[in-house]
Amino acid sequence: MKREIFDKEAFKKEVKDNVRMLYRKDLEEASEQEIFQAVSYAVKEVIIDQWMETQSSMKREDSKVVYYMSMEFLMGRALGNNLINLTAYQAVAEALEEMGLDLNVIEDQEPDPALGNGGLGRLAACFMESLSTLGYPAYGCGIRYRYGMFKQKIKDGFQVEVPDNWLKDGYPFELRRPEYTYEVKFGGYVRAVNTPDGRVKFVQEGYQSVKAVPYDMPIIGYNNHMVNTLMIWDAEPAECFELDSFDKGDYRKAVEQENLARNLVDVLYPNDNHIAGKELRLKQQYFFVSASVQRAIARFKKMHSDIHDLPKKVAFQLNDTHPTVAVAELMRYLLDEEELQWDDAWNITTQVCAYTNHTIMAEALEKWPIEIFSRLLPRIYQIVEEINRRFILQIQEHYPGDNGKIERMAIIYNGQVKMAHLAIAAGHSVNGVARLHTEILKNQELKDFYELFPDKFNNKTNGITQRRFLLHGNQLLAKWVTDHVGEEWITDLSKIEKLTLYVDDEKAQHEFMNIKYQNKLRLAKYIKEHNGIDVDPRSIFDVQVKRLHEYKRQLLNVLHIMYLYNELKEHPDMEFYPRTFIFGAKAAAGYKNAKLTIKLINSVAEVINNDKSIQDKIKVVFIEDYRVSNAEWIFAAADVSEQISTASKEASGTGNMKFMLNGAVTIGTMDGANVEMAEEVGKENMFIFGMSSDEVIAHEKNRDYDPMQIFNNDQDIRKVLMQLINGFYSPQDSELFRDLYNSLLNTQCTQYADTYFILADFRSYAEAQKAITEAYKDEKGWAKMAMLNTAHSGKFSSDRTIEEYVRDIWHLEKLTVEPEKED
Ligand code: B1N
Repeated sequence: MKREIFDKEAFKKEVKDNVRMLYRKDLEEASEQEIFQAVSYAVKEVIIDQWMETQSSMKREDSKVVYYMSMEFLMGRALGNNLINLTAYQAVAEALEEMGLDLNVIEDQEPDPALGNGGLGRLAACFMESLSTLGYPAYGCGIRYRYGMFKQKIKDGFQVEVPDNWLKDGYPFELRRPEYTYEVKFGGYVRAVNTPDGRVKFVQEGYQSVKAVPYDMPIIGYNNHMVNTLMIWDAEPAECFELDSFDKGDYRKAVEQENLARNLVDVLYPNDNHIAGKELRLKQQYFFVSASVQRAIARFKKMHSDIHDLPKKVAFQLNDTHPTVAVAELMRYLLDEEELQWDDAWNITTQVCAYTNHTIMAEALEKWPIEIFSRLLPRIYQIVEEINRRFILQIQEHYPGDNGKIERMAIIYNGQVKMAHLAIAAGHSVNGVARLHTEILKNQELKDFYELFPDKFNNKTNGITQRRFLLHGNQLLAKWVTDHVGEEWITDLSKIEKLTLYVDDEKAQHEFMNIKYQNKLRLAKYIKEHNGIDVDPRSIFDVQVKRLHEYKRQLLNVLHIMYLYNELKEHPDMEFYPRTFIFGAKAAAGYKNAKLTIKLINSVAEVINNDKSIQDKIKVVFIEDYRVSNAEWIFAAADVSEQISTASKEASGTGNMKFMLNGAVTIGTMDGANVEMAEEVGKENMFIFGMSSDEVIAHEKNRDYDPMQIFNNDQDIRKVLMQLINGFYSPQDSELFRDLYNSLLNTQCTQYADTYFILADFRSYAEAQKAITEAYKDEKGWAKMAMLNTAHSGKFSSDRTIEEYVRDIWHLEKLTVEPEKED
């Protein structure tokens, strides 16, 4: 008999029992947070069974496993999505209702586990969910930061960062696994020891060590009983005075060692697409990588005796260069512990490791000073040196006498260890995250490497999970889609294309836009509660939510709003369709221009929202603390999706896909995955503007772009820019936005003025915005366009992306998890 995974009465009892057990309270006395905990533990009951079943199937089948190594996993809340994937959401909502409880309110008690910054971390989370849904055995490997991404408060229009103490009430979906504790060693020196059989062994001595303790989190597949594991590592001090034998009794060192463990995983570096270059960051990287490699090998060795079989059973995917020390750590293990010869070890390592590149932004490329790297990781550094020595020989053999190649390609050069070069040399695969991005890697940024290793390079266009971003985030639309095309889209998003049958059907158009309206109402209510601003749900909701970065050009968006406002003031009777411009963005704490842009948005909002004379035709809203949980509501409510990065700079983008899935129409540049979105939905169903990536790259090469000319010849642009420095939006301090003004015009302040071609694209952006207004006025035309966007979003499921990784890089087999029979 197939066991019912969900029994309503049993569940209700379980919740009540949990409240008693955990808090010694009756339901009536319990706080909302306590009820959230009790409900989550009841759900965990169900998960645990499936989790154990998955683990035993994996053992039984001896499946190959991918270890997805990432400094960031931006999971978002688990309760709602776990219920969705257990197909118990409705039943639990009902059970709770019978107890007088509202599942939405309970979901809202969960902290967002925000162990990531933005797209890169969220991609890792979508990938884990797709791996489980598709039935592929996988582990996510990361860090259990005690403080995740900071909470953002807006005070006086400025961003203020508040620590995110997400663990303060305890997190019900994690499981501490002290039995898988490993030691990770830092510092000291390497000594060569002669072995009795005449070999030389290298041993690290005088080091400090930290205990790595994993916490496992379940990653539940959709309706398939598959539960994979995210292992995130906590650092604990090695027992006091438990030092390397050499240092026994060294009190100072013992204290240092204890402090190392205390600080190691305290906080996530809040930089997106930018490196801080701090020593602690390298420690974090080696810490979680070493522990993960040890756990992966220990698991392999439980079932296998020949280490040469490792590539048949294990794949390591390096999520950008951040976990690249994995390469050297695996070599160290194979050389020092398994005592393999170099070539043998290298052969295994290259077959196991693969690298994903997520950015070409120069400031994000990881380079470590030799001083820091070799001091912190002396044995690892030796190994990297040897990898580098052999790699240079290979280059010389290929390109005799070409020193330029060595300069550009060496792993260690000019006092620095270049992590991307190491990852490319030591992995069998290098992939970009959208077609355009991969082409730029091959033809520009990594051209030399592509010429040497053409077969390693491949593209894997990013994707998103429709289970979170439609089925959970937009339940009205999800139901409507299912009513029209059946429920297959939930696990095969290409099926959503059947919606094209309805795009000319007026009833369907009406229903689709009415759902959009309901979602706009939901967001309007959120905005009223959080910002105190009234927004008109009949206005166009024009949304830009993403990390704040100059290349993403939030500044272009706000300059355009300033321009529109000037137009309205100058021509009060002009025709103008009401718009609500919505922003959400965190800026890295030390990123001055980014923080100033937030202040500018809020200052512009302040002036415009309070100007009665424009009769609410423009509203500007900055949503505080943009994060996964409010993102789900925002995507659902958007009419217009702003994807306006300087062409060539946004590797892929994934927010663009979430909007598309939810029936928003994109205004965007031909950048990242926008290019492929245009291909799927047709350029006529997007609003494309601006320079192409080739044009941008040509200007960068020729250094022939002069924003001052645009400034001189365009009085509307001039007026807007003057308003940055004449106190129009900052009457108390007219100099407040001077740095933004300078970034656009003053060559002395940046390497060259207007690095991100904002003025160059301004007019074409304004034109595209105008075209949007025209299109929106045509209700049926807009409804059709919006529906076509949803209908053609099928390619952008992370299920498709994962199938491509499996096919080209990981070569995994699907696992079926049979529920245990009950006799
Ligand atoms: O990775 C996403 C892409 O969709 C985005 O286009 C891309 O910008 C983003 C250093 C990064 N690239 N690089 C980072 C994050 C943190 C850090 O410390 C770099 N993030 C991206 C998914 O492919």
